[in-house]
Amino acid sequence: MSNQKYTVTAALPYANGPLHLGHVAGVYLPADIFVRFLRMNKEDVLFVCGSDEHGAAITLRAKKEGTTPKEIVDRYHSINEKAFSDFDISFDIYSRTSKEIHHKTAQEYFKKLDENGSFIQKTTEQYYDEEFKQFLADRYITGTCPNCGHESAYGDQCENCGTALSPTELKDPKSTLSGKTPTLKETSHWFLPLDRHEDWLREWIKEGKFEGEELHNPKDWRNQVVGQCMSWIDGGLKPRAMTRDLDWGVAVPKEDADGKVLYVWLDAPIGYISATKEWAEANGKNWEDYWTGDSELIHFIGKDNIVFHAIIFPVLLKEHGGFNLPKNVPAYEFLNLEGDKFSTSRNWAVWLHEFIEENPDKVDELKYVLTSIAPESKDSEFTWKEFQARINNELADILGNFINRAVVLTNKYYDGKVPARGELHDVDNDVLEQLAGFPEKIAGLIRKYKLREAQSEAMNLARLGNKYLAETEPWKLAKTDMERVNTIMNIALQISASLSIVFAPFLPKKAQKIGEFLNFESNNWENAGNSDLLESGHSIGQSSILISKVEDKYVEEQVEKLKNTNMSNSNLPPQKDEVTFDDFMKMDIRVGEIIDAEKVPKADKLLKLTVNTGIDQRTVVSGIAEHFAPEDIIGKKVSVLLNLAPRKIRGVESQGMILMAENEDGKLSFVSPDEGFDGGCEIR
Ligand code: B3M
Ligand code: ZN
Repeated sequence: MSNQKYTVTAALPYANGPLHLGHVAGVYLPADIFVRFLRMNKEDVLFVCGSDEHGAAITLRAKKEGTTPKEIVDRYHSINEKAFSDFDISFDIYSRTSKEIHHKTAQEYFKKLDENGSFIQKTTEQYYDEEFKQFLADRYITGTCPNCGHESAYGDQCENCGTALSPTELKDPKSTLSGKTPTLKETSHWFLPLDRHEDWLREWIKEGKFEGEELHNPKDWRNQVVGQCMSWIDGGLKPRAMTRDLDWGVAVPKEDADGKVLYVWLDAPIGYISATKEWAEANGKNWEDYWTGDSELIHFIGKDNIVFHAIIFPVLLKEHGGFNLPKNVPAYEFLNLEGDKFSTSRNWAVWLHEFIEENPDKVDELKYVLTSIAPESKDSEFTWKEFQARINNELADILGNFINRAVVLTNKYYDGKVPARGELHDVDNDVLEQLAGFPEKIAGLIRKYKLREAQSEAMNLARLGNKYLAETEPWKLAKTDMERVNTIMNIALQISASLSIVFAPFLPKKAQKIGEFLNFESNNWENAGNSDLLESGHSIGQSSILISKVEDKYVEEQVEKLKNTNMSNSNLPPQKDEVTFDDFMKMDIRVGEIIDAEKVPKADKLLKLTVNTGIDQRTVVSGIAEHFAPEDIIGKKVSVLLNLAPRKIRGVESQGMILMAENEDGKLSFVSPDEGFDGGCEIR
């Protein structure tokens, strides 16, 4: 027996938001199909994933929502874990990088590399936000990409062109905390000298060779992956900082490293290893078997993760020693939505958990559509119209229709018992021969990560079945030649049984349902294409609806919903309860002029303002001291709610309220009238 194993990883999603269809189509679904296929081939495969809970993606999100990083990761870890499970993504383990086992594994890994001399420690000048007293790395800093000119590239990467960057390479850098241009300040970090690794990386990526050994056929890697890596290597690799000044993440396991954590792109891929350990411990396995020797490591990722999986992580694996290098890194391009990029901030997205909540019985239908349009070699697009067309015209009309005819006619003519084949005509031999060829064709495509074509081949088998029935017309022959009908129905049923096998990696629920109709079960890929899966005399079951069609109305509603939610930014609070016109008219809001301002003693946030309201001069206490200096706002015309019941704030009676606008970053602005509107003008 061979020891061959597979470790298949799917990029650990940041636990900073829910998953949308773009994530699913271009990482998790293809990985799942590949893994299901391997399992059906009785391969020893481990499928790992989990939440990436560190890095600036998390801390910035927490800041934006005014909560803690822990609250953010707990929330999105459970939302995403549940969405994956509801969507039948068959991870062997879905872990998270906040687990103790991960912190330990990542720290030990770092120590080993440190002892090996794999890092260099350097003191360099890094960007610093004076206002927030914080070093700015990764997503804390944005600027213009030196490579493609994209204006909101991050400090560690441009998501537009995929280039890995350092903050100092950005043109016109800005802090994402204060919005200001940062200053430079000295700090010390551990760097991975990638420049030392150019030669072997080049040989490994271009020729598939490592230390003289043939590890993979470079033709098996996607052009895009090889291309991106080579252009990066040819541009010259630079040392890259592997630690950060941050208080969220895996602590750097060194004495002199207070306030420093591991760079998220150092710790996250090690998360694949920690998750393997966790799984192995729980299942009585040896984790090393899946990372060394005869085990193939395969990383399913999106294209913005290429350099991290095909360059940086391999360098880390090699430097540690005792690990296999990835056998392949199937990276996906991006999926767009109805003519535009998916965007979390604009809420231009179809969220996986929402789709499943609303359509719990359309999981496989969605899988089918997403695989049909998977962005394998170029960006592709999801539209609700195509969603409908693929389901109605392909899944329902081809697969659903064929299975239904085979099962219904068998029940009608034979009381559900599989008839025996008689003498075979040319058309029968031809169909059986084609049937036998399908599994290998499909398998070959899956092994090459061409899942789109593979699924479409599976559908071709259903097409073949339909064509066979349309040509032989058993429903007509039933009046004259039942012997012939026996043969035709037997063959149609054998095709149906094979369909339940070849569709299983793609549409596990539907495949199982087809199996139930036929009273047949096989999880063995080897059986597919066999013309005697159902013995004559075998009793099949009844059919029900395999695929329901999608109505026009549903499509219209979905498009409408997308356009509506997109207009309101999802990060804003929803509209408050309705008020009547009379309620509103009770409020006396006017333009007021600030004629004096001073700090309220012992209250950091408060200013005591004297406001000319046109009808009087009054005192208003306002919580804006952290945003405005008293001397800067004297003379300012602002909006004031006059008839708010007076309240004592820190001993000062406040007679009204200044109205302020607040943006997403918590910045405040006065609501001021144009020139020529003096104190007293009513605001309605
Ligand atoms: N969390 C980035 C992403 O979600 C990152 C992947 C980590 S894989 C080790 O795109
Ligand atoms: Zn760029």
